[in-house]
Amino acid sequence: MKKLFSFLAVALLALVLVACGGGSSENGESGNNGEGNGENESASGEAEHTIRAGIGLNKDHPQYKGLLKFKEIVEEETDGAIKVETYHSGQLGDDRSMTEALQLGNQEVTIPSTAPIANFVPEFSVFDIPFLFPNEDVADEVLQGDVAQGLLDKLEEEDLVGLAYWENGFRNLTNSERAVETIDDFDGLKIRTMENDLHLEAFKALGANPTPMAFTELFTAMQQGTVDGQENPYATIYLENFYEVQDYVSNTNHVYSPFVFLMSKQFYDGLNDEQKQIVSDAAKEAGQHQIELNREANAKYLEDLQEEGMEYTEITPENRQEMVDAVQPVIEDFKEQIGPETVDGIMQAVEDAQSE
Ligand code: KDG
Repeated sequence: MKKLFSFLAVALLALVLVACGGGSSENGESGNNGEGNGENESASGEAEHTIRAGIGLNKDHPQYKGLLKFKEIVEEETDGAIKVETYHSGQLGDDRSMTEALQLGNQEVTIPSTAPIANFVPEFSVFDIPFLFPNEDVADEVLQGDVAQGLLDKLEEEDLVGLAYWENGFRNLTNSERAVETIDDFDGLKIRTMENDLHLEAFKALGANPTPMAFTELFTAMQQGTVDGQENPYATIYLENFYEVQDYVSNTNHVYSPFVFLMSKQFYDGLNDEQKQIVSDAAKEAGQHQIELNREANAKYLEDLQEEGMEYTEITPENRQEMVDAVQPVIEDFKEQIGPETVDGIMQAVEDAQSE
Protein backbone atom coordinates (compact mmCIF):
# COMPACT_ATOMS: atom_id res chain seq x y z
CA MET A 1 0.00 0.00 0.00
CA LYS A 2 2.84 2.36 0.95
CA LYS A 3 4.43 1.82 -2.48
CA LEU A 4 1.16 2.73 -4.16
CA PHE A 5 0.94 6.01 -2.20
CA SER A 6 4.59 6.82 -3.04
CA PHE A 7 3.97 6.15 -6.73
CA LEU A 8 0.84 8.34 -6.71
CA ALA A 9 2.71 11.11 -4.83
CA VAL A 10 5.55 11.07 -7.36
CA ALA A 11 3.11 11.04 -10.29
CA LEU A 12 1.15 13.94 -8.77
CA LEU A 13 4.38 15.90 -8.17
CA ALA A 14 5.45 15.30 -11.76
CA LEU A 15 2.09 16.54 -13.04
CA VAL A 16 2.33 19.67 -10.88
CA LEU A 17 5.89 20.37 -12.03
CA VAL A 18 4.92 20.00 -15.69
CA ALA A 19 1.95 22.32 -15.19
CA CYS A 20 4.02 24.99 -13.37
CA GLY A 21 7.20 24.78 -15.40
CA GLY A 22 5.52 24.57 -18.81
CA GLY A 23 6.25 28.22 -19.60
CA SER A 24 3.37 28.09 -22.04
CA SER A 25 3.24 31.30 -23.96
CA GLU A 26 0.97 33.17 -21.58
CA ASN A 27 1.95 36.21 -23.55
CA GLY A 28 -0.71 35.38 -26.07
CA GLU A 29 1.80 34.80 -28.86
CA SER A 30 3.59 31.55 -29.42
CA GLY A 31 5.85 30.59 -32.28
CA ASN A 32 8.48 32.70 -33.88
CA ASN A 33 8.11 36.37 -32.96
CA GLY A 34 10.60 37.51 -35.56
CA GLU A 35 13.21 38.02 -32.89
CA GLY A 36 14.47 34.45 -32.82
CA ASN A 37 12.62 31.64 -31.11
CA GLY A 38 9.07 31.57 -29.88
CA GLU A 39 8.79 33.72 -26.77
CA ASN A 40 8.69 30.74 -24.51
CA GLU A 41 10.27 28.06 -26.66
CA SER A 42 13.94 27.31 -25.95
CA ALA A 43 16.47 27.32 -28.79
CA SER A 44 17.29 23.65 -28.69
CA GLY A 45 17.91 20.75 -26.32
CA GLU A 46 16.91 20.43 -22.72
CA ALA A 47 17.42 23.59 -20.63
CA GLU A 48 19.65 23.25 -17.54
CA HIS A 49 18.16 26.47 -16.21
CA THR A 50 14.95 28.41 -16.85
CA ILE A 51 14.69 32.19 -16.39
CA ARG A 52 11.16 33.45 -15.67
CA ALA A 53 11.39 37.12 -16.64
CA GLY A 54 8.44 39.39 -15.84
CA ILE A 55 7.86 43.12 -16.40
CA GLY A 56 5.04 45.56 -15.75
CA LEU A 57 4.75 47.16 -19.19
CA ASN A 58 3.02 45.57 -22.17
CA LYS A 59 4.42 43.63 -25.13
CA ASP A 60 4.60 46.73 -27.38
CA HIS A 61 6.89 48.68 -25.02
CA PRO A 62 10.67 48.87 -25.69
CA GLN A 63 11.15 47.31 -22.24
CA TYR A 64 9.65 44.05 -23.54
CA LYS A 65 11.51 44.26 -26.85
CA GLY A 66 14.70 44.59 -24.84
CA LEU A 67 13.73 41.51 -22.83
CA LEU A 68 13.18 39.52 -26.05
CA LYS A 69 16.68 40.59 -27.16
CA PHE A 70 18.06 39.32 -23.83
CA LYS A 71 16.26 36.00 -24.41
CA GLU A 72 17.64 35.70 -27.95
CA ILE A 73 21.23 36.36 -26.85
CA VAL A 74 21.18 34.07 -23.80
CA GLU A 75 19.52 31.11 -25.56
CA GLU A 76 21.89 31.44 -28.52
CA GLU A 77 25.06 31.87 -26.43
CA THR A 78 24.19 28.94 -24.14
CA ASP A 79 22.75 26.83 -27.00
CA GLY A 80 19.55 26.48 -25.04
CA ALA A 81 21.21 25.47 -21.76
CA ILE A 82 19.48 28.52 -20.30
CA LYS A 83 15.88 29.04 -21.42
CA VAL A 84 14.18 32.43 -20.95
CA GLU A 85 10.40 32.67 -20.46
CA THR A 86 9.12 36.24 -20.98
CA TYR A 87 6.02 37.72 -19.35
CA HIS A 88 4.70 41.29 -19.74
CA SER A 89 1.80 43.48 -18.49
CA GLY A 90 2.26 42.46 -14.86
CA GLN A 91 1.36 38.82 -15.63
CA LEU A 92 3.74 37.74 -12.82
CA GLY A 93 2.87 40.63 -10.48
CA ASP A 94 3.79 44.27 -9.85
CA ASP A 95 7.30 45.69 -9.44
CA ARG A 96 7.41 45.17 -5.68
CA SER A 97 5.96 41.62 -5.67
CA MET A 98 8.17 40.50 -8.59
CA THR A 99 11.25 41.88 -6.85
CA GLU A 100 10.27 39.98 -3.69
CA ALA A 101 9.82 36.85 -5.84
CA LEU A 102 13.41 37.22 -7.03
CA GLN A 103 14.61 37.46 -3.42
CA LEU A 104 12.76 34.22 -2.63
CA GLY A 105 13.94 32.43 -5.78
CA ASN A 106 10.40 32.14 -7.18
CA GLN A 107 11.25 34.24 -10.24
CA GLU A 108 14.60 34.98 -11.89
CA VAL A 109 14.36 38.40 -13.66
CA THR A 110 12.38 41.61 -13.45
CA ILE A 111 13.21 45.14 -14.68
CA PRO A 112 11.56 47.80 -12.48
CA SER A 113 12.15 51.53 -12.32
CA THR A 114 14.65 52.55 -9.65
CA ALA A 115 11.85 54.20 -7.61
CA PRO A 116 10.27 50.95 -6.27
CA ILE A 117 13.77 49.49 -5.78
CA ALA A 118 14.32 52.21 -3.14
CA ASN A 119 11.98 50.16 -0.90
CA PHE A 120 14.74 47.50 -0.87
CA VAL A 121 17.88 49.68 -1.14
CA PRO A 122 17.07 53.28 -0.03
CA GLU A 123 20.06 54.75 -1.88
CA PHE A 124 18.26 54.12 -5.23
CA SER A 125 15.95 57.01 -4.38
CA VAL A 126 18.79 59.29 -5.47
CA PHE A 127 17.42 58.88 -9.01
CA ASP A 128 14.05 60.21 -7.84
CA ILE A 129 15.56 63.60 -7.00
CA PRO A 130 13.42 65.88 -9.20
CA PHE A 131 15.21 67.62 -12.08
CA LEU A 132 18.48 65.73 -11.29
CA PHE A 133 19.41 64.98 -14.92
CA PRO A 134 19.19 67.84 -17.47
CA ASN A 135 19.25 65.50 -20.47
CA GLU A 136 19.81 61.90 -21.65
CA ASP A 137 23.53 62.36 -22.38
CA VAL A 138 24.22 63.37 -18.78
CA ALA A 139 22.06 60.47 -17.56
CA ASP A 140 24.07 58.03 -19.71
CA GLU A 141 27.38 59.38 -18.41
CA VAL A 142 26.33 59.28 -14.76
CA LEU A 143 24.76 55.79 -14.95
CA GLN A 144 28.01 54.40 -16.36
CA GLY A 145 29.97 56.07 -13.55
CA ASP A 146 31.28 54.68 -10.26
CA VAL A 147 28.50 55.97 -7.98
CA ALA A 148 25.66 54.49 -10.05
CA GLN A 149 27.55 51.22 -10.62
CA GLY A 150 28.29 51.09 -6.89
CA LEU A 151 24.57 51.21 -6.16
CA LEU A 152 24.11 48.05 -8.24
CA ASP A 153 26.60 46.30 -5.94
CA LYS A 154 24.44 47.15 -2.91
CA LEU A 155 21.61 45.01 -4.32
CA GLU A 156 23.50 41.83 -3.42
CA GLU A 157 22.82 42.51 0.27
CA GLU A 158 19.11 42.09 -0.63
CA ASP A 159 19.57 38.78 -2.52
CA LEU A 160 19.38 40.63 -5.83
CA VAL A 161 21.92 41.09 -8.64
CA GLY A 162 21.75 44.32 -10.66
CA LEU A 163 23.17 43.41 -14.08
CA ALA A 164 22.54 46.66 -15.99
CA TYR A 165 20.74 49.99 -16.17
CA TRP A 166 18.06 50.18 -18.86
CA GLU A 167 15.87 53.22 -19.56
CA ASN A 168 12.36 54.20 -18.63
CA GLY A 169 13.04 57.86 -19.43
CA PHE A 170 11.99 61.40 -18.60
CA ARG A 171 8.66 61.43 -16.81
CA ASN A 172 5.86 63.80 -17.82
CA LEU A 173 2.58 64.69 -16.17
CA THR A 174 -0.85 63.79 -17.55
CA ASN A 175 -4.27 64.38 -16.02
CA SER A 176 -7.98 64.51 -16.82
CA GLU A 177 -8.82 67.81 -15.12
CA ARG A 178 -6.88 70.74 -16.56
CA ALA A 179 -3.88 71.92 -18.56
CA VAL A 180 -0.84 72.16 -16.26
CA GLU A 181 1.38 75.11 -17.23
CA THR A 182 2.48 76.63 -13.90
CA ILE A 183 3.02 75.29 -10.39
CA ASP A 184 -0.39 76.65 -9.40
CA ASP A 185 -2.05 74.25 -11.84
CA PHE A 186 -0.93 71.29 -9.69
CA ASP A 187 -3.20 72.53 -6.89
CA GLY A 188 -5.26 69.64 -5.48
CA LEU A 189 -4.74 67.29 -8.45
CA LYS A 190 -4.97 63.64 -7.32
CA ILE A 191 -1.76 62.33 -8.87
CA ARG A 192 -0.70 58.68 -8.75
CA THR A 193 2.97 58.29 -7.95
CA MET A 194 5.20 55.22 -7.89
CA GLU A 195 5.53 53.62 -4.47
CA ASN A 196 8.34 55.88 -3.36
CA ASP A 197 8.31 58.42 -0.51
CA LEU A 198 10.43 61.02 -2.30
CA HIS A 199 8.03 61.11 -5.27
CA LEU A 200 5.12 61.43 -2.83
CA GLU A 201 6.64 64.37 -0.93
CA ALA A 202 7.81 66.09 -4.12
CA PHE A 203 4.28 66.14 -5.55
CA LYS A 204 2.93 67.43 -2.23
CA ALA A 205 5.48 70.26 -2.42
CA LEU A 206 4.15 71.07 -5.90
CA GLY A 207 0.65 71.39 -4.44
CA ALA A 208 -0.80 68.11 -5.71
CA ASN A 209 -2.63 65.44 -3.70
CA PRO A 210 -0.48 62.36 -4.49
CA THR A 211 -1.35 58.65 -4.04
CA PRO A 212 1.30 55.89 -4.26
CA MET A 213 0.09 52.95 -6.38
CA ALA A 214 1.46 49.95 -8.24
CA PHE A 215 1.69 50.40 -12.01
CA THR A 216 -0.63 47.41 -12.54
CA GLU A 217 -3.52 49.30 -10.85
CA LEU A 218 -2.97 52.64 -12.59
CA PHE A 219 -5.11 52.43 -15.74
CA THR A 220 -8.21 51.32 -13.80
CA ALA A 221 -7.65 54.05 -11.19
CA MET A 222 -7.59 56.72 -13.92
CA GLN A 223 -10.59 55.13 -15.68
CA GLN A 224 -12.63 55.17 -12.45
CA GLY A 225 -11.46 58.65 -11.40
CA THR A 226 -9.74 57.38 -8.26
CA VAL A 227 -6.83 59.52 -9.44
CA ASP A 228 -6.90 62.53 -11.80
CA GLY A 229 -3.47 61.91 -13.28
CA GLN A 230 -0.10 60.23 -13.32
CA GLU A 231 3.43 60.77 -14.58
CA ASN A 232 5.39 58.56 -16.95
CA PRO A 233 7.51 58.83 -20.11
CA TYR A 234 5.62 59.41 -23.38
CA ALA A 235 6.31 55.85 -24.58
CA THR A 236 4.45 54.43 -21.58
CA ILE A 237 1.64 57.01 -21.81
CA TYR A 238 1.06 56.12 -25.47
CA LEU A 239 1.74 52.38 -25.54
CA GLU A 240 -0.37 51.77 -22.41
CA ASN A 241 -3.22 53.77 -24.03
CA PHE A 242 -3.38 56.33 -21.22
CA TYR A 243 -4.72 58.82 -23.79
CA GLU A 244 -8.03 56.92 -23.52
CA VAL A 245 -8.44 58.16 -19.94
CA GLN A 246 -6.28 61.32 -19.84
CA ASP A 247 -6.91 64.65 -21.60
CA TYR A 248 -3.89 66.83 -20.76
CA VAL A 249 -0.11 66.25 -21.04
CA SER A 250 2.71 68.63 -20.02
CA ASN A 251 6.45 68.24 -20.64
CA THR A 252 7.36 68.53 -16.95
CA ASN A 253 10.41 66.25 -17.45
CA HIS A 254 10.54 66.25 -13.67
CA VAL A 255 12.46 62.96 -13.17
CA TYR A 256 14.60 60.70 -15.40
CA SER A 257 13.79 57.08 -14.41
CA PRO A 258 16.34 54.35 -15.09
CA PHE A 259 15.21 50.71 -15.13
CA VAL A 260 17.44 48.14 -13.41
CA PHE A 261 17.79 44.65 -14.90
CA LEU A 262 17.44 42.61 -11.70
CA MET A 263 18.29 38.90 -11.35
CA SER A 264 17.66 36.63 -8.37
CA LYS A 265 20.97 36.15 -6.52
CA GLN A 266 19.98 32.57 -5.70
CA PHE A 267 19.64 31.85 -9.43
CA TYR A 268 22.75 33.82 -10.45
CA ASP A 269 24.92 32.03 -7.88
CA GLY A 270 23.75 28.69 -9.32
CA LEU A 271 25.20 29.46 -12.76
CA ASN A 272 28.75 28.49 -13.79
CA ASP A 273 31.26 31.28 -14.50
CA GLU A 274 30.70 31.17 -18.26
CA GLN A 275 26.90 31.38 -17.85
CA LYS A 276 27.28 34.29 -15.38
CA GLN A 277 29.33 36.16 -17.97
CA ILE A 278 26.77 35.38 -20.68
CA VAL A 279 23.73 36.66 -18.74
CA SER A 280 25.66 39.73 -17.57
CA ASP A 281 26.86 40.60 -21.09
CA ALA A 282 23.39 39.88 -22.51
CA ALA A 283 21.71 42.23 -20.01
CA LYS A 284 24.10 45.01 -21.05
CA GLU A 285 23.83 44.37 -24.80
CA ALA A 286 20.04 44.06 -24.69
CA GLY A 287 20.01 47.20 -22.55
CA GLN A 288 21.75 49.20 -25.27
CA HIS A 289 19.18 47.90 -27.75
CA GLN A 290 16.32 48.81 -25.38
CA ILE A 291 17.66 52.32 -24.78
CA GLU A 292 17.90 52.98 -28.53
CA LEU A 293 14.29 51.81 -29.06
CA ASN A 294 13.15 53.74 -25.98
CA ARG A 295 14.72 57.01 -27.17
CA GLU A 296 13.03 56.64 -30.57
CA ALA A 297 9.70 55.91 -28.86
CA ASN A 298 9.88 58.78 -26.37
CA ALA A 299 10.81 61.19 -29.18
CA LYS A 300 7.95 59.96 -31.37
CA TYR A 301 4.92 59.46 -29.18
CA LEU A 302 4.20 63.00 -27.96
CA GLU A 303 2.94 63.79 -31.47
CA ASP A 304 0.86 60.61 -31.48
CA LEU A 305 -0.65 61.53 -28.10
CA GLN A 306 -1.82 64.84 -29.56
CA GLU A 307 -3.22 63.01 -32.60
CA GLU A 308 -5.18 60.87 -30.13
CA GLY A 309 -6.71 64.10 -28.78
CA MET A 310 -4.56 64.97 -25.77
CA GLU A 311 -3.96 68.69 -25.19
CA TYR A 312 -0.21 69.38 -24.89
CA THR A 313 1.16 72.19 -22.71
CA GLU A 314 4.80 73.32 -22.97
CA ILE A 315 6.35 74.22 -19.59
CA THR A 316 8.47 77.38 -19.99
CA PRO A 317 11.93 77.54 -18.30
CA GLU A 318 10.60 80.19 -15.92
CA ASN A 319 7.62 78.05 -14.89
CA ARG A 320 9.83 74.96 -14.54
CA GLN A 321 12.22 76.93 -12.30
CA GLU A 322 9.32 77.62 -9.92
CA MET A 323 8.76 73.84 -9.69
CA VAL A 324 12.49 73.22 -9.13
CA ASP A 325 12.54 75.79 -6.31
CA ALA A 326 9.45 74.28 -4.68
CA VAL A 327 10.97 70.78 -4.37
CA GLN A 328 14.42 71.80 -3.03
CA PRO A 329 13.35 71.46 0.67
CA VAL A 330 12.18 67.89 -0.09
CA ILE A 331 15.59 67.01 -1.52
CA GLU A 332 17.26 68.33 1.66
CA ASP A 333 14.81 66.34 3.81
CA PHE A 334 15.61 63.09 1.98
CA LYS A 335 19.39 63.54 1.81
CA GLU A 336 19.87 61.72 5.15
CA GLN A 337 17.53 58.83 4.18
CA ILE A 338 19.17 58.32 0.77
CA GLY A 339 22.69 58.79 2.18
CA PRO A 340 24.63 62.09 1.93
CA GLU A 341 27.57 60.32 0.24
CA THR A 342 25.30 58.95 -2.49
CA VAL A 343 23.52 62.27 -3.04
CA ASP A 344 26.75 64.30 -3.11
CA GLY A 345 28.40 61.67 -5.32
CA ILE A 346 25.62 61.68 -7.91
CA MET A 347 25.35 65.49 -7.85
CA GLN A 348 29.13 65.73 -8.48
CA ALA A 349 28.85 63.17 -11.29
CA VAL A 350 26.09 65.26 -12.91
CA GLU A 351 28.25 68.38 -12.60
CA ASP A 352 31.27 66.59 -14.09
CA ALA A 353 29.21 65.19 -16.97
CA GLN A 354 27.84 68.66 -17.76
CA SER A 355 31.29 70.23 -17.80
CA GLU A 356 32.68 67.71 -20.34
O1 KDG B 1 7.75 47.23 -15.14
C1 KDG B 1 8.17 48.55 -15.14
C2 KDG B 1 7.02 49.47 -14.87
O2 KDG B 1 6.43 49.10 -13.68
C3 KDG B 1 7.53 50.89 -14.85
O3 KDG B 1 6.90 51.55 -15.87
C4 KDG B 1 7.41 51.59 -13.54
O4 KDG B 1 7.50 53.83 -14.36
C5 KDG B 1 6.90 53.00 -13.69
C6 KDG B 1 5.65 53.33 -13.00
O5 KDG B 1 5.11 54.43 -13.26
O6 KDG B 1 5.24 52.50 -12.16
